[in-house]
Order: sequence, then C-alpha cells, then structure tokens
Amino acid sequence: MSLISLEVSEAILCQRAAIAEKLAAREFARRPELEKRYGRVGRDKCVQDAGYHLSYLAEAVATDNPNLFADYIGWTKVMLARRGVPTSDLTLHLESMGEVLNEILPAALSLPARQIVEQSLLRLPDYPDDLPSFMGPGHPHSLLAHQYLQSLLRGERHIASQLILDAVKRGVTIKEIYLDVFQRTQYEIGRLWQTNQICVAREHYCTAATQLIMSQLYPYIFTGEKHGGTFIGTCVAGDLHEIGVRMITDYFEMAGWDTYYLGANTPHESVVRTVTERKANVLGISATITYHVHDVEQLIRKVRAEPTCGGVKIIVGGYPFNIAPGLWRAVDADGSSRDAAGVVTLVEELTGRKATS
Ligand code: B12
Repeated sequence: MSLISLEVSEAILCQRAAIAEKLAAREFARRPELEKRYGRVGRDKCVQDAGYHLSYLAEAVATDNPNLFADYIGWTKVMLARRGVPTSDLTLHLESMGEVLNEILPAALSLPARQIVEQSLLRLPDYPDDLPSFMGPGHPHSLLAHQYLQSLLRGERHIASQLILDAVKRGVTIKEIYLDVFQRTQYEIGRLWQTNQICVAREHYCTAATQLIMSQLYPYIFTGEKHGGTFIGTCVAGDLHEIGVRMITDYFEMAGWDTYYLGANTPHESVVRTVTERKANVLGISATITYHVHDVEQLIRKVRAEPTCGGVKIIVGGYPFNIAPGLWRAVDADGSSRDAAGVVTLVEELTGRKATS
C-alpha cells in the first residue's frame, strides 16, 4: 500500500460522517421527490448507506484496487433494484459523491478517490440488476444441495441433517459436502437475502443449522494421522463470517495438522498471543467484508512485529481476496486460496509439510 493511497484513504475515513451528511443533503435537495418517497427515515438510511459506501471506497483507494469499489457498486445495484429503488438514485448518489469529495477533501487527495467513483459510474449501466442462482443442475451433488437448501428454507433442519448423514454413509466425502453442499447453499442463501426473497432471520436459521450439522460431521474429521504442524484459523476483528475459515481449518485437520479454530471477530492481540502460545506454523486469516481488508493488514503487521511469532506463515482468504486476486500481496500475506479445495496444496508449497491423507 503506497503512502499517498493510505493518506487518501485515511482522509476519507476521518471525514466520513461529514461527507455522508453533505452527500445525503445534496441528493435530497436536488431531488425533492426523494423526501416524499422515503421520508425522514429514508434520509437517515441514506446517510448510513453513504457511510458504508465511503468505507468501501476508502479500502479500494488504500489498496489501489478500484475493483473492490466497482464490485460493491454492482452488489448495491442488485440490492437496491430488488427493493424497488431505481438505478437512477444510485447514479445520482455516485455523482454527488464525486462532487462532495471534491469539496471536502484537498484536491490532491480527492482526485484518486473521485477517479474510482467515476470508473464505477461509467460501468454502472452494464452491471446486472439481478443475480443468477448458485444452484444450477450442472454442479456436483446438485440434487443433494437442492434438497438440503429446501429443507432449511422450510425450517426442517432435522431433515437437512439426515440428508447429510445419509450422504456420508453412501460415501460422499466430507470435502464434497463442505464445498458442493454447504458452501454452495450458503452462497445461495446470501443471494436470496440480497435479492429480497428471504429475510435475515431465515438466513440466521440456515447458517446456524449448517454450523450444527458441520459439528455432527466431526467424528469423520478428527481421525487421521498427525504430522506435527499447527494451524490457527481466525476471522479478523470485526468480521462475523466464520464458516469459511472454519472449513479451511477443518481441511487442515483432515490433512494431518493440529488445528486451533478461533471463529469470528477475534481481537488482534489475542491472535498474536495465541500464535505464540501454540507455536503455530501457519495462521489463516479470513475477511468477508471488504472494509475489513485494512484490519487484515494491521493484524499481519502485528504478528510480523512480534519476535515470538517468528517463522509463522500467514495465509488470507475470503470474499475481497476472491474478487481481487493479487490483494493478498498488498496486505503482506504469504499466500491465499480462493476456497478450501486449494488451501492444502498452497500450504504444502509454503511449508514443505505434506498432507497425511
Ligand atoms: C451467513 C452470512 C452472514 C452471517 C454470518 C454468521 C456466521 N456465523 O458466520 C451474518 C448475519 C453475521 C452476516 C452479516 C453481514 N453480512 Co453476510 N453473509 C452471510 C452469507 C449468507 C454466508 C457466508 C458463508 O457462510 N459462506 C460460506 C463459506 C464457506 O464461504 P466463504 O466465506 O466464501 O469461504 C470460502 C472462501 O472464501 C475461502 N476463505 C474464506 N476465509 C478464508 C481464509 C483463508 C485463510 C483462506 C485461505 C481462504 C478462505 O475458503 C472458504 C471455504 O471454501 C454470505 C453469502 C456469501 N456469498 O458468502 C453473506 C454476505 C457475505 N454478507 C454480506 C453482507 C453485506 C453482510 C453485512 C454487511 C450485512 C449488514 N448490513 O449487516 C453483515 C456484516 C457483518 C460483519 N461485520 O461481518 C454480503 C457481502 C456483500 C459484499 N459485496 O460485500 C454477502 C455476500 C451476502 C450477499 N449476497 O449480499 N452475514
């Protein structure tokens, strides 16, 4: 991350509240019908959303990665379109954002940020306003995944659990269940929420059920021979998406590693202490929300600065690292893998330790 990019990013974050307020005021002044359509609550929501947009922008600027913001704007377009908000409102929002950045930040700092906003504005008409399903019939175990998802959506987690346990008895591997069923259905649940077809409570139910069913598979996971390496898996502080790194940790366990899974939102100091205490060989850090990428970078800096963590290899992953494939280098990690399937090979290359199974 270059010094100027970090300076611009920090300037956006320091002034985020002021920029968001001014932005909402400008939009509502320019389009008086917005007040009628959305009212006071809508206006407060607009300020809040503007704050989120600026956090994503700051991250794209800090990492010199305009795609992080562009991807987010594509996501926002779908989110809004499926809730009846026309794309013209988003266009106005981005135009106003460019202007307000120009007015609040010094010219040298606002320019790189405005360029990123303008690029997204130009691409906005090409972004789709809906998302295709993740559940097409051509995928491995698509029938099982479909039945699993439908059971969860009906609120029948006992049936979902039975489907999985029966599949394992038939010889479907844990790795297949993880990626072809759990990961795919979680992505689909996210799509259903994003496109306004299920509410957040249903997503919570499905996610909690999948975590429960993953635990039921543990007798199949903690079985193999160990080679003595230790892996720690954690979400970065602030990030609540824990299933991805839990899967990664379980893949390590199945490959012969001793694993230590910390779950969601772990404070940085605790991660550093745990790496020292467990004498970890590899630390895996997960971030799903793009505006947590700088937290990943800070955590890595803290681990690398601690002499008692010397020698630990650090790998990163999660949504932002998948949409921006070189991003792991910008946070000073040793590598990344887009999913659990590639992680063991990656770590064999980094550490020379071969999987035991
Ligand atoms: C469940 C869920 C939640 C739950 C998480 C609960 C829990 N206990 O985990 C809750 C409700 C807390 C949540 C909250 C939010 N969420 Co959410 N969530 C999801 C959902 C539906 C599933 C996540 C999941 O379980 N995925 C399954 C796992 C297996 O996949 P994965 O995480 O990609 O992991 C794989 C790879 O990425 C990689 N990987 C991951 N980590 C690591 C680490 C290493 C070291 C390596 C090598 C690889 C690696 O390997 C993994 C295994 O193959 C996703 C949809 C999606 N597409 O993922 C949305 C999603 C991620 N959430 C989203 C959003 C917007 C949010 C919120 C901001 C919503 C809000 N306004 O409050 C908050 C943010 C909270 C926070 N501070 O973190 C958006 C993000 C969109 C974007 N463009 O950024 C998504 C994509 C939904 C959507 N389609 O709109 N969410």
